Amino acid sequence: MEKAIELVINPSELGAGTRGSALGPYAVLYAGRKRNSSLFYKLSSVVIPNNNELLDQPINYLSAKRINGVCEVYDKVMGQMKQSLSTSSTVLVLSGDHSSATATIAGIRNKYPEKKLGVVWVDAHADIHSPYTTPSGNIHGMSLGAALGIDNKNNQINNPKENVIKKWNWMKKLGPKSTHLIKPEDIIYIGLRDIEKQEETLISSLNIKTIETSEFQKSGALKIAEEVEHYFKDYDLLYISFDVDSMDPMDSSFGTGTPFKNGILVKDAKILLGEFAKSEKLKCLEIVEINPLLDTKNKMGEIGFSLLENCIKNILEKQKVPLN
Ligand SMILES: [Mn+2]
Repeated sequence: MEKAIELVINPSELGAGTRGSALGPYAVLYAGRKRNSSLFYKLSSVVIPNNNELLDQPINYLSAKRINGVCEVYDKVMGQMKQSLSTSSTVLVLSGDHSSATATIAGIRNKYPEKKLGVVWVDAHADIHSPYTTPSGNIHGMSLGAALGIDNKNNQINNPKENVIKKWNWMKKLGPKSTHLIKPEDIIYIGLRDIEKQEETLISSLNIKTIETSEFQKSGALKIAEEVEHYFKDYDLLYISFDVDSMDPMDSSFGTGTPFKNGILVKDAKILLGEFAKSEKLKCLEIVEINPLLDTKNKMGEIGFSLLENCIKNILEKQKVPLN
């Protein structure tokens, strides 16, 4: 019988510029242990082996750091997603850095090539760079650029080397029959506020739907969840990519690589993700960029745990099945 949920742990941080997000998934597990929760005992889970030892080597490509290693991780994530989606109706993913999301989306698209997949990107950042436009070279800022298959050469600032271009071209075509994974209209951004100029121009020209943080004060998290549901009413499946830096660091924590002011409140994030968890369309929820090395007393890990716990409760209620 199909399981209700599988938890996939992907402790890779090759795509981040700051060290420590590989410990993020464990920060969430430890937050559960601190509360004497038996959630992770009951939940079926699997850990994807990482390549973080590559971080000890010199950086070869400044326009896409560790791209060879990131591509290897993508292969592993896609393989695991394929397997987890065959045995479980919902997959929850705890990843290190956000570069993983391209491979998570690829896993879903390849498992369900005929289905329409909506992507909800909850993040302070747009992550729509390419090796041609990135100021940092960190691949976690390119995950949606790769999923859309967009170089954005109109805003080019780098000249990537041949191997980078080869690998990037591979990353752009991870969809069924080597196609791009998604189209601009398949995305909703929530909480964007720390965007580079190269990205801003692109987002407006692609006309991607965005929901500002200020909307949470105006209409409330429940209304926003409804708006997302309505936008994706003709879609079959939903993937939620939740970067914890979407939240306001003053309200949540600075335990993340690139915190940015004026984010979503923790209580609103909980309502939002909780509502998505109730949706019959939810196939996968991924939580990323928790960095306990930058944190005080594992605060972000604890917030991550409470968000995850609430989603799991709602998923199980919806499916009317116990965890084991
Ligand atoms: Mn981010």
